[in-house]
Amino acid sequence: MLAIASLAALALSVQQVAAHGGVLYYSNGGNWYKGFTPYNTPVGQVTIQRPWNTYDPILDATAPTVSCNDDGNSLPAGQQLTATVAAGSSITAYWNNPWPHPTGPVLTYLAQCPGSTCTGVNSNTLRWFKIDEAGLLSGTVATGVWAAGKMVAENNTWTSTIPASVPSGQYLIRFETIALHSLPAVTLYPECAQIEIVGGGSRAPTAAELVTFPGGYRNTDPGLVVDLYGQAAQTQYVTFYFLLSDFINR
Ligand SMILES: *[C@@H]1O[C@H](CO)[C@@H](O)[C@H](O)[C@H]1NC(C)=O
Ligand SMILES: [Cu+2]
Repeated sequence: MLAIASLAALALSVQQVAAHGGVLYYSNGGNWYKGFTPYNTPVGQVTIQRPWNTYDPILDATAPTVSCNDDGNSLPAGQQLTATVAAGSSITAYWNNPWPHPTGPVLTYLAQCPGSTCTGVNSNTLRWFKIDEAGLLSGTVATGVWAAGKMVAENNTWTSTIPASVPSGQYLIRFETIALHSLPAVTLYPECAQIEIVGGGSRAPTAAELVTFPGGYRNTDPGLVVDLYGQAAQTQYVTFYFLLSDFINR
């Protein structure tokens, strides 16, 4: 009886897990990086990814977990690795397969850490700038092709280019997809990894291009309140209130 009950509970939790997810791997420059394994103890996990603990989405764009899908802390030194990434190179995030939410934008941010490593730096203390974003690629909000659909079609991956102009240094990279199908409930899936950018340039982001998380999003931002069903014929998708300019390879 007990065994049957716990089997049912396990089946339920696997089902719930399969409905959501996160970034499980990264690749850059021919290197493959396994991410943090959620639902497991952080003890003994060694990875470039910041720890995160649930496949569930973040349901509040101002939640204290919105920077890196956790409390913002790194793994301990020794377990928290940093990938060396060349400025101008592309880095790919791999969501779980299959990613279940093809309707919504995909966004990528960087945040520079103040010292000689991001390890020990809480992600909520950093200021972020956007290096990549894509929303509605074609068609209408109800039936068109979204960036998240492209991500699913491309092996559940999203590839962003580290701008060649970004200064070398220690950074967190934050890949995010936002599922819009259940609005007005926002569902955000951000995930972070530590990288050291080498061979960079001298174009640091301006103050106007930097945001904090939480802080960068409001639950009332146009990109978070689009009604896919009520405004089904709409062909425009406005991303985010705070974006003053794009910081994409210039
Ligand atoms: C697709 O993604 C999986 C990880 O989810 C990876 O193991 C596999 O190599 C990828 N396939 C291709 C063709 O890149
Ligand atoms: Cu989900």
